[in-house]
Amino acid sequence: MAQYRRVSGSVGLITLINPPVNALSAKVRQGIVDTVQRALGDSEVKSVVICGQGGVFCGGADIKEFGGLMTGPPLIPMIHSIEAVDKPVVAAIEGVALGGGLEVALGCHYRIAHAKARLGLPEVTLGLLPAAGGSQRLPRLIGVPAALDLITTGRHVTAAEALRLGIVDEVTNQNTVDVAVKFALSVEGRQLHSRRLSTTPCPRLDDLDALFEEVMQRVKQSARGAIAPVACVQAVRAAATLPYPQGMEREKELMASIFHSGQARALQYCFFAQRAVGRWSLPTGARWDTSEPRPVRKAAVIGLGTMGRGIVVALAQTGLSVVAVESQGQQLAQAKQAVSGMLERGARRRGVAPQPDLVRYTQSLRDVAEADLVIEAVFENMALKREIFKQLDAVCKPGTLLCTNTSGLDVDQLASQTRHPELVVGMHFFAPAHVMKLLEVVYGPRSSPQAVATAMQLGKKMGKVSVAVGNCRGFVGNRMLKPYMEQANFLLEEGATPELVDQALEEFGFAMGVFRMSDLSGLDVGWRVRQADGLTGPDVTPGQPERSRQGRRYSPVADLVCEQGRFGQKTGRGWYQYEKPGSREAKSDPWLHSFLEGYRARHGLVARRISHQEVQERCLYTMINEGFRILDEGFAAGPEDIDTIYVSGYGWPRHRGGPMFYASMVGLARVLERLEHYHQAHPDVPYLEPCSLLRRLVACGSPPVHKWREVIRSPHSQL
Ligand code: 3H9
Repeated sequence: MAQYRRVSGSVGLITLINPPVNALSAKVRQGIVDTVQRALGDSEVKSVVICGQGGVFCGGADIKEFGGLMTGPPLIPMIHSIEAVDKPVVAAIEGVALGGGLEVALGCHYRIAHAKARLGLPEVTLGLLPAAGGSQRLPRLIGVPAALDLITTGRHVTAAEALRLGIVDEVTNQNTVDVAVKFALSVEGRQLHSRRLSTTPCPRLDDLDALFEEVMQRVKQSARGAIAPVACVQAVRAAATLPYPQGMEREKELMASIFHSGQARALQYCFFAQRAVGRWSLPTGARWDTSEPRPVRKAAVIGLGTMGRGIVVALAQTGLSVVAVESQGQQLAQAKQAVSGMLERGARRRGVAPQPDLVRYTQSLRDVAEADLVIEAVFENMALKREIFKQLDAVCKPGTLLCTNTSGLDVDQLASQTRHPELVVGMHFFAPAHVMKLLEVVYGPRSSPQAVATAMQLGKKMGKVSVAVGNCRGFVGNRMLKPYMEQANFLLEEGATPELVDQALEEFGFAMGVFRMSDLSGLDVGWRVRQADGLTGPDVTPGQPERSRQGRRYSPVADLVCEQGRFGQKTGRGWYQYEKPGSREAKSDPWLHSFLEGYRARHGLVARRISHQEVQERCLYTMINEGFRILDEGFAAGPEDIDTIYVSGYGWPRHRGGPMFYASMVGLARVLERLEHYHQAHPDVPYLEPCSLLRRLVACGSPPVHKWREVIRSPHSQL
């Protein structure tokens, strides 16, 4: 709803009320229409201020309404009616003015923002475009190039940048509504024609065609198949080339073409999924999200390799004091230099003063005694990690939370080294840890809800998307990656090349295909794990063929590549070749192709033509199948958790909503049928065997993803 009152004698003050972000629900839109009418009819009123309750102007259209029948007054005429008012209307922007919120502000004649406010048109991130006139008014206000940047990326700008761009007329540190009221008084009686953006022409630009061509090419390249960014460019082009009424028609047409698309549904699902992962209860009734997190004032990081350094930076950037421990003197000196550099660059980027003194470097584990939380980030080796946890248990003050940064080791084994297993959790960071958004917080069987709450809250402070997962091998993300990579290797044996597999996956929308990704992260990492598991080498199980381990198919292709010292980018050779070690441009490698041919010949395998569809189905559906197993076994709370992990940390294209959402879009019956088909062709590959939850969901009519929990009802949740 919206509230109306008269202030300072002649100013009609309209306040949008719909906590927490004053989204433009039907009631709010009706409220605006009614209060604008009141202001118009009130002869005492000479100017109007529109603000939002609770220190937030407006977070845009109500996304929850998009799925159903839209009722109430539509946005476009509502904004036109604001713009048409013959008394100056001023938007008082506190908190955020996003999407429809900024579009309302652009319909006002003046805009005043608080210094801490953020503004933007993020519709593209929801698979939409600013279709309440935003795509037509913003270019008229700030010019085509700046509007293209904001609308195609959806990025939020600070009040200072908004002022520079000309989006707002004034920025204040004071009470924004008071300043806006004063401003409104000062412009009463002014001519408003030049302030109505719909009647203002777009600033002229030479060679418009070349600009749009260049932007369209760039956008298509980075969109990886997403359609909304392309529609956004087309809408801005309409603003630049057509009169306003026709531009609005084009905006409407373009919006209609994407509004009900699968991509828009996927992106809106991702928006709510990311927020939902912060809320769930344990089967026992205990909830970590209502547990009071322990205060963390001082943290410590053990081990200053690549991961440890990134974690130190991420912690220090939240303002925490950090003890950084590395037993090797030379490594410690190098880490100190690297961390200081990263902190300095980060501070420069954020426009704040660097605080290198927050980090204290030491070689002694004893120096962590006063830390409230310790993150162990040493090499991925269970014996070494166990030893460190034993020492931490002896050194740390009572109540210290002990976390391990591991990508898949058993957190409970480490907890058993301490007297307080309830204070042990996993924190699986992704490299580089100060940049990557995802954090898996691993809930061991004995971790307390409070310990998980503390790690989750720390993740939030570090700006991470934190997802609580159960303690199984590989947790959620890496566990699902295993069948995906396994299929990719089998496809090589059957006739594919790394290029073909990567193209198929990149065509699907992944930032990087599986082989280019392996080259980037290093082939030796997985090789070491397989060696430790006793899978590598020719004669692991005497009498078994080389391409089999314990009765299931095994591809030694990646092991053989590693045996050549080809570890990927770092050695200049892997699945591809690189100009020099460390170089990023992957080039086809004739050696690899003839190696694959020789391998197939040795094993009597006849190469066949493999389609992109087969690559996508086998790689993605086995991954999805494993996701269903994880849900069934209770290691993830819901499909939203899995999808958030994949979208935030594994390069899954957001416009496809995450693997579980994607499965529901494809149709669960279809996924089941294809898995059955491939399992029949490859009976020695257990990952292809459809899991029981998938069968159960299909049997009960393939309910939509938000109803899966009713079918799962895991009797043995691990969370
Ligand atoms: C649009 O405007 C289309 C128009 O151009 C054209 C139409 C014709 N609607 O994120 P938080 C909920 S499209 C409904 O945790 P924060 C959110 O789900 C819209 N609900 O807080 C959450 O609910 P819950 C363009 C919304 O402080 C709660 O509010 N606008 C909306 O970290 C708190 O959210 C956008 O894309 C909404 N629009 O961040 C902005 N927004 O408590 C989307 C939020 O039940 N919103 N909720 O989990 C945001 O980016 C952030 O929410 C914001 C606050 C920055 C505003």
